[in-house]
Amino acid sequence: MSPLLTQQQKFDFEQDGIVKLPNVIEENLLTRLNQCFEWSIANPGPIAVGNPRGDNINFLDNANPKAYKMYSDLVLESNFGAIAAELWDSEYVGFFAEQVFLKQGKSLPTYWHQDTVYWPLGGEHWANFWIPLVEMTKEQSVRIVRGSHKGIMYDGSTFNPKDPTEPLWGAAGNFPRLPDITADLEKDPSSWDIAGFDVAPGDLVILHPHSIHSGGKNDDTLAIRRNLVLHFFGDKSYYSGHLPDAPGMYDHKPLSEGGDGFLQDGDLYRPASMIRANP
Ligand SMILES: O=C(O)CCC(=O)C(=O)O
Ligand SMILES: [Fe+2]
Repeated sequence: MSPLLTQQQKFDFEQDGIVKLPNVIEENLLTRLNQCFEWSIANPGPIAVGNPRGDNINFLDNANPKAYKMYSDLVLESNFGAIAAELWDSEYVGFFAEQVFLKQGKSLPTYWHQDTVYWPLGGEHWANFWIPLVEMTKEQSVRIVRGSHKGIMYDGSTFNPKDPTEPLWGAAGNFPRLPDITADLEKDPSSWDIAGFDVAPGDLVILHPHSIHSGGKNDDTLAIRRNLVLHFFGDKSYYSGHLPDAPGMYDHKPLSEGGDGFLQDGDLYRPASMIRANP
């Protein structure tokens, strides 16, 4: 099989934590992705945030259990699993969950954060397949602090517009508060090394979920912002005990190890309930 990624693209993901694969999603798959997106908007899951209707929309859905089958069927029809396997040189690729972003009118950015401080999972082999369903500039799409996927874990954001670095775990955890990257960049655009891309439907952006990243919002040139994120994991993905035992934004039930016990820090993450995304 001919390679799906160049050595340079693999290198960029490894070094920077983000890479754009231009025009790799063909028409049929794009149509299916749009259909799934529409289904998710019409059927919000239990931890969806915001109202998907109205003039001003800030809607985000996350890991809707009722959507898992639909998205995993789509993943199996696509070459996403093969792309992830090649990206990491991984034998195993699992599909974890979807995220759905819809913004319209007076919307908010997705404030700077790392996904890894919201879930008890870690390791090198994680990737967000960030899929634009409309054209966006690099300011409107997803951006990361270059190389931050190899760096420390900051506390999460509560996504409070009045205080975007408000700590998620606070005293319960042991994480430094997020720096105010937005404010720093406003003062000095070179204060942080930011990586991102102009994108169009058909492009695929892959970022590591431990990278510090943010998403844009609507402006004069972007009436409706629509994108999907599909999360994948590979050989080097582990259960991780880094989250404090405290109520956070999401409920962290212990995860079964398949028998009577629960996953412990450092155990391989291979839930039988999740589909293997590559052949
Ligand atoms: O697109 C966005 O607004 C944010 C994306 C994001 O947070 C993610 O891919 O995890
Ligand atoms: Fe994120």
